[in-house]
Amino acid sequence: MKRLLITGAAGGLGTLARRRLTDLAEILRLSDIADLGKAAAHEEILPCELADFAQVKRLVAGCDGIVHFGGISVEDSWDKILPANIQGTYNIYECARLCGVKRIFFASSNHAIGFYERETRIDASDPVRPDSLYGVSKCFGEALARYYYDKYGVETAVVRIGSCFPEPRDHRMMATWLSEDDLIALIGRVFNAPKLGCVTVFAASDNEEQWWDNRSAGFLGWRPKDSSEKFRAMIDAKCDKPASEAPVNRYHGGGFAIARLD
Ligand code: NAI
Ligand code: 15L
Repeated sequence: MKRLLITGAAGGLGTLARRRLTDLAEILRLSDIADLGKAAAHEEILPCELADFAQVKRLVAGCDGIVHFGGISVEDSWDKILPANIQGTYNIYECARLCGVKRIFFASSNHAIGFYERETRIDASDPVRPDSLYGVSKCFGEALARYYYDKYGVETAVVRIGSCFPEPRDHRMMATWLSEDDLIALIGRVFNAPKLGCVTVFAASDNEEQWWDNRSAGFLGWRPKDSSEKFRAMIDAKCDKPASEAPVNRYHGGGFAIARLD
């Protein structure tokens, strides 16, 4: 690609992508409402409020692909979720259509399906079961992705990310952990696939405990290489093992499924 846009580029995954996606495009266009520092020679920095259509149109113009990480990334009030995740994701898709962007990596979340119980293994054909308003906003983004593909041919990888951090932080993340290397490899597969369509991918590493069946995304050839197992002793020592009947231990979404805003 000539130019790849990364939204949310100042965030955790955006910072990682900024550092590691240099082979995917000649120019990385980086955007956020937070400070992004100085641009390197292969970078363009365009601050942008995702809820503002005119700003997003300028941001998306001239890009060949988008990695959409920007937005509220945990549960929050509707006042915050609505502009950033609902209006913002609509703006990204509508501007992609208007500007002829062919392919989007949409950072959805396991919280779109967080109310499944962990004994239930699911695949991409199972209905959404959001565990939070945040999860509902990801379901909206997933529906937008489907609509913009079916009607306008804008291709998307809807990526339901598990927990992408340098290390798992608790026992639940032993199942949901996604290594940084596995995420970067997945983004590469998404943008290098000859044909993508609108595919849903569950993004977790090759962990011992598996809740998600990725066979319908097998054509991408993405095979996670890491496993959370190497952190097990550290997690056992650091974290109390939650009782198996504890609500936090019951759902794919863990604490998001039991937290309430009221
Ligand atoms: P993050 O919270 O570190 O980064 C999100 C970025 O979006 C921030 O830099 C923030 O300033 C920016 N942002 C928020 N509202 C904005 C707005 N209205 N306009 C422009 N920029 C705005 O989140 P993180 O962990 O990097 O996640 C990236 C994406 O991946 C998010 O969409 C998140 O929902 C999703 N995700 C991440 C997971 C993880 O394990 N890190 C798991 C599942 C999904
Ligand atoms: C997410 O969707 C969040 O963005 C991230 O911060 C983690 O909470 C992750 O899910 C998770 O479920 O561990």
